[in-house]
Amino acid sequence: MIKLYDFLSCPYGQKVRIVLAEKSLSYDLVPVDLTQGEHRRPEFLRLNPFGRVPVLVDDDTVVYDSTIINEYLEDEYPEPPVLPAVGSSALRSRARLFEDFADTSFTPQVGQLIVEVSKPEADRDQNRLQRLHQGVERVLDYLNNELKGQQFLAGEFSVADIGFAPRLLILGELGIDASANRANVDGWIKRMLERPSIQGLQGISADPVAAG
Ligand SMILES: N[C@@H](CCC(=O)N[C@@H](CS)C(=O)NCC(=O)O)C(=O)O
Repeated sequence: MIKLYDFLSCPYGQKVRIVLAEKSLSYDLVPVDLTQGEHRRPEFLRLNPFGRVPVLVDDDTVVYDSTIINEYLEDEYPEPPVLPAVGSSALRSRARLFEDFADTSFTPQVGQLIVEVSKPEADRDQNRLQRLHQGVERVLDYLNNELKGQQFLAGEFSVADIGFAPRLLILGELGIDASANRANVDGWIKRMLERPSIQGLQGISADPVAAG
């Protein structure tokens, strides 16, 4: 029995839910309300001492951090894969590098943009907004280049694409058209949106609570 402790608008939890859906794994979603500080309660800290969602519990195994959870799911439930095959080491590294870049750079950067855009207009720091916009646009240009001649970032649909999906799909809400003048990104987004795992994903939104 799999349980996922999560907050629906958390982009990291969304990464895990995409993988659970790709692998057709059923699970119980245990909501952890970040607005009520439920992630700081002792019973949750016993699962994840860092007090962050998502946390996956699979029978007696407790795993946290979306990347580590997805590796666990790939090891434990290998079909269909969300990483290039064992043996394709270069491609596996490429997938992991993109996932790491999404987690540590792209997602937090879009998160900062969400926080700034959520402020009343008079309180927004326009210089910071412009810097963040430009940063996101630069990443999109880079991805457009990396997607040249490719359906997905690292071979088949993988954790590389899954890492970007949650924040990529809400850029429109922030006034960024990811596809404009980026034909490869445009095709990539369309291919991702065809997948039931993405179509059924709950919580895709520019929620400042889950942006930190
Ligand atoms: N590296 C972690 C990041 C998880 C994370 O930052 N979760 C946020 C919600 S989106 C959280 O729980 N924040 C609460 C806090 O840090 O106090 C992962 O990939 O799972």
